[in-house]
Amino acid sequence: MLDQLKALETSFEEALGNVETEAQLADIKARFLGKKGELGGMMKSLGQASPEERKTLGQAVNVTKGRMATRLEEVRSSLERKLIDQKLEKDWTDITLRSSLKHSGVKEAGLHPVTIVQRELEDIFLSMGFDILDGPHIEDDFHNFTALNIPETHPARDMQDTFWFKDMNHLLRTHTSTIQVRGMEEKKTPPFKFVGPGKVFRCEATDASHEAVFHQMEGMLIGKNITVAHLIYFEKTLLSQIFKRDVEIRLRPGFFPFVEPGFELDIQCLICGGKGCKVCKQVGWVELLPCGMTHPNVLRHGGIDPEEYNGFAFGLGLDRLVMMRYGIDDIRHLHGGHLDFSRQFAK
Ligand code: FA5
Repeated sequence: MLDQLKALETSFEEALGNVETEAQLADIKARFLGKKGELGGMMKSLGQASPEERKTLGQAVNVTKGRMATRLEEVRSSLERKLIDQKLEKDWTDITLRSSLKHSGVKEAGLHPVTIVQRELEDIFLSMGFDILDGPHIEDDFHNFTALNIPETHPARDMQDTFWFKDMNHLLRTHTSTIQVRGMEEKKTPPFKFVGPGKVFRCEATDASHEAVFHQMEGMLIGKNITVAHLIYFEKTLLSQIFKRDVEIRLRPGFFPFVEPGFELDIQCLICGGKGCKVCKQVGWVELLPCGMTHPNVLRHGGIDPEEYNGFAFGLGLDRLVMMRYGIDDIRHLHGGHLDFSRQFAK
């Protein structure tokens, strides 16, 4: 009987070695381990054996049965993997294949200059240890205003013309400062530093340096004993990395309810070299990077104790940065959809 059992296991292994489909595997299972299967037959024949023999042989049959079930499972899972691999091998598309385009008459696409500069900035910030966060375009009143120390009916709300939804609680975010609040909610315990790039929306008339849909990149750094000196050093380092040359900047007081003190950082207009043009509205300077020390109320709204922690925030105007970088004299070129303009940036 033990010999029979061994022979059965050998033929079971042989059968497994030839399996190619799930159906074949199911047949083998039924043939060897099924109710009317070969192992079941052996179990039945145990009835004729002596009680002593029945015990030893019964144990041997059970051990063999367990081993066979494990092997079945092993073969089943490797067959499954094999079938998936075969499928992947057959049904795939090479989305990186570019060469055939050259001869097809289809022109290759390129990145928009705002995307190019945004990605460069993200690399710079990542190298400085910042995280990159995102936030929704449709915001609620709390994240766009109240949590940023701009309570309802406060005149500072008029600083940003807003597209409200009918419920008067939701709006298209007017700045990426919303990501300050969402970042604090997510991070919870300082120290932390992050940036949040994205589109913002204002109900504004457009001119050479204003659009109704534009891009900003918010930044926030919270820790202990952070000072204005840290902020200025940080901004200078950032600008030297962005422009890779010396640019004239000036820092002047600026009012934003979510920072105290607040600053406007202007860059000397690179379109006219500071002489005055339509981009800088003839003043020779362009507002680029407003910033300041985070107001204690903002920290409180973000669940952070202002007695223990402080820090700074900034809001970079991405479109204007792109204009300065490439010498673009009208912001409306960026969203005009003219291919002759966009193609200049395709690599
Ligand atoms: C803000 O939006 C503040 N949230 C920035 C901030 C963040 C201040 C953190 C302090 C701390 P402001 O409205 O000035 O501020 O816009 C920031 C930048 O966005 C401007 O300097 C400018 O570069 C750009 N910007 C503003 N309005 C427009 C517009 N209509 N079109 C294009 N760029 C704009």
